[in-house]
Amino acid sequence: MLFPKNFTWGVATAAYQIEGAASVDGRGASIWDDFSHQPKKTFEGHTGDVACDHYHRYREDVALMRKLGVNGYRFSLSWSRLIPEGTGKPNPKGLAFYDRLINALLAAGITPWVTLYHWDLPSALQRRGGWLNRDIVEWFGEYAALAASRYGDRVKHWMTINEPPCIINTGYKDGTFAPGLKLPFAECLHAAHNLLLAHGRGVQALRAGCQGKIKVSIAQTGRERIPVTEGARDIEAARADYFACNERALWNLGWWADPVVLGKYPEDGLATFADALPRIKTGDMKLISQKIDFLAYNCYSGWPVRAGANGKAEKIPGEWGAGNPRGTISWLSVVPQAPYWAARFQTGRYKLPIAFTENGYCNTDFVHLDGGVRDPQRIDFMTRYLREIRRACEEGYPVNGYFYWSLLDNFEWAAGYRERFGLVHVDYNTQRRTPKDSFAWYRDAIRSNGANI
Ligand code: GBH
Repeated sequence: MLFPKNFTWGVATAAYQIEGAASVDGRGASIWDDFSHQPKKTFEGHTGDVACDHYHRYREDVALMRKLGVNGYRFSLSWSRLIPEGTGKPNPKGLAFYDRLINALLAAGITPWVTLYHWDLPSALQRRGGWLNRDIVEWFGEYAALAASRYGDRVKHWMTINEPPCIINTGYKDGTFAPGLKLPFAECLHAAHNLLLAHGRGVQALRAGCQGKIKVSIAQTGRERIPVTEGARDIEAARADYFACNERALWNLGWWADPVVLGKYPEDGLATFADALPRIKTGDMKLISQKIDFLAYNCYSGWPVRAGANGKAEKIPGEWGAGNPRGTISWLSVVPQAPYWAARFQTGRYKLPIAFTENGYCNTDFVHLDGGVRDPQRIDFMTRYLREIRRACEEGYPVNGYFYWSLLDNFEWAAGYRERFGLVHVDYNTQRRTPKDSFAWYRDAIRSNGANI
């Protein structure tokens, strides 16, 4: 069976990371403009002011995707390009940009998968508290309604929010990403609750405003657990730990995905966070758990665990640590089993199909004297991960798509332009795009529907 016949082969990007044109055509500022312009927040002070200049070069980028042969493209809308103040008056030129992009994609036979929010909150809304202000539920609903009414005739695949845990952990708890806050845990949980409510309101607005049937989700991420053996005890330990909320951190999937799909916060989290819980009003869980149609999941790395004497998962010291292949960014250890177990555990618990809406590798790829870009490590990475995804498909877990992160080298948040995840190399002085060796490899993989991986 290999990969299913209607499998989506895609690439992914996000608005702030590629568009540039930060103060062009009426775009309002976002928290990433503010953050990256503060001293010492990003690598060598890099900002997304220009990025890949995709705002002006989108035709070239769509042409690249057409050559690549993808049938799906995941990108995000810039909220402050569409509504410069976050709420209120829309910006016609911003709206027109995504019309052009969507039409170019459809003309190239590529299905748009749109994320409403990939981390670039309008600055005007941050000044009013951002995710800490419960009014954001209505602000987000208004934004989602605008996107639905404008693009919902052509866009049928939607994601509300990208990686809630990253937004709260890095933006509100550790302060390493915009808006750079370091808040007490209770406030993080409060912001997290508002974020989940906003997701629910967003789903309602999308369903009300789009034409015909749409597929909606929220792009989650977590810390993958790999059972070190495939014995039942190790598998159960890994599964429990994957969803568990047993530490005062918000990476574990249960806190984020259980409310959305199962309509309740997990019991263990309610106990672990008992002194810091947000106020949950009547009707909140119902709003959060609007029906979604698939699991969207960004999957990169992970670590192995085994069942300890008490059956609970324990990390294995040294295992897959030193000597394990890595990407150049700190957290990216090459753990190809991650998507296999993510698919198996999540489709089991949530009873929905899953699409891998991000997976990718960064390295210091350089342009060779012959003008090509050699990136054998990326090809190796994709081969290993896609074989594991194929295994999940063959065993009957419903995986329906894969989006490589990213089409282009781009603004890698706090790491600036230092980290290159693209299938296409970008020279930031000239904006010249050069497909890497992995581009041709992925094109061939897509052509064979994964049979030759
Ligand atoms: C994605 O997030 C983003 O969506 C995308 O914008 C970005 O460019 C891309 O990845 C590459 O960074 O605490 O060590 O367990 C990053 C995915 C998932 C990475 C959670 C860190 C937890 C690391 N993140 N993961 S750890």
